[in-house]
Amino acid sequence: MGFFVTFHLSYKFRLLLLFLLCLTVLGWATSNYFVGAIQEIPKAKDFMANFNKVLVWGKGKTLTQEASMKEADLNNCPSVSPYLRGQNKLVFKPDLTLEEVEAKNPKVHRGRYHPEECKASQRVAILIPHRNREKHLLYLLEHLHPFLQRQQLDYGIYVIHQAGSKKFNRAKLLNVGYLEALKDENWDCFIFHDVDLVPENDLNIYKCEEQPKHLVVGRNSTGYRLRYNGYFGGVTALSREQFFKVNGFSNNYWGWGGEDDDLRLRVELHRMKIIRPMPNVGKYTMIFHTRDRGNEVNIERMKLLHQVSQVWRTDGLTSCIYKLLSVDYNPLYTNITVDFWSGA
Ligand code: UD2
Ligand code: MN
Repeated sequence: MGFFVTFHLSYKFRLLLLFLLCLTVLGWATSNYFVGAIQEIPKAKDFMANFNKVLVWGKGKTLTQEASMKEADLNNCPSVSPYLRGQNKLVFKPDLTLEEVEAKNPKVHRGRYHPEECKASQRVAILIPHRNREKHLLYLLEHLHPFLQRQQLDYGIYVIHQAGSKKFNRAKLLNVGYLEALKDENWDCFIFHDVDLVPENDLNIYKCEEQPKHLVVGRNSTGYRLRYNGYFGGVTALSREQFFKVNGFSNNYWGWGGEDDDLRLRVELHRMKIIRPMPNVGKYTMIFHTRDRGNEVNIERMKLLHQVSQVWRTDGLTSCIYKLLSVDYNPLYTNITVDFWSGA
């Protein structure tokens, strides 16, 4: 029995061993296959992932490269532009044409320009009130575009044209300019600019400061001296917030005079202080002109000036009603034509 049992056991045992061996072989073979396969899958996965990565990365790299190139381009502009020249002798060619000025400014589109080499710190809108002064406008555009480009500014020029021949209103046109220009772009700074004043010195920077800035210290016709203390006419720079704070200009100055003093009073009422460049820098040439028809002296101006502190809240940007006749995007400027008299 012992032998038989032993034999029997060993027989069973051998069968079991054989069975286990078969299992092991089978297991080894399959496991090898699966392990290989499993190993292959991550490899394929990795490959695909890497491939995708390469694709995405390749794409990303281009974008990143572009972005980084742009970023390199968009380094902040230096605090002093390297293109400034200082005092410049102005020449006004009698036979100058708009086409000539356009040809000289190929990088200006729709009156706008920004430096390609760096990121300007402010977006500046130049607002020019206008009627019947085409030649002055041409000379101003001719000089102002290169002047602003030398200052590395991100800028746009707007001409606000009063339609019809009734009384001219410089201040209201400038309010319209502010409101309409803000529909194009969230300009940081506004330069309110007479059409006949051409800056002589590009160190006179067309940017806004902590305080409202009066840029015309002197002009050729007044021996380059400040006309009077508190004089705020011709060309001024106010930030979007500064101008908003004082509710802009009054809309009630029809004809010549007073509107610039009114703005100064608004500025002073808000405890802001007018700043100016040095006299040798704030120099302008005023192109000669006589008083225009429709812009006769406003005899109401003194009366209006006495009311500023009472009316500034209700007379200004918040009450500027006008009829917008057209907005034309010309190569060198945006022309906004408005009508003040149709009861719009
Ligand atoms: C002074 C001020 C000006 C304004 C004006 C009184 C200076 C350098 N300038 O200019 O800022 O306060 O007195 O209102 O002190 N305009 C036209 N068509 C017209 C009439 C006026 O386009 O028919 C525009 C044009 O942009 C002109 C501006 O309004 O430059 C001011 O008129 P102005 O040149 O006749 O007055 P002026 O030189 O005495
Ligand atoms: Mn003038």
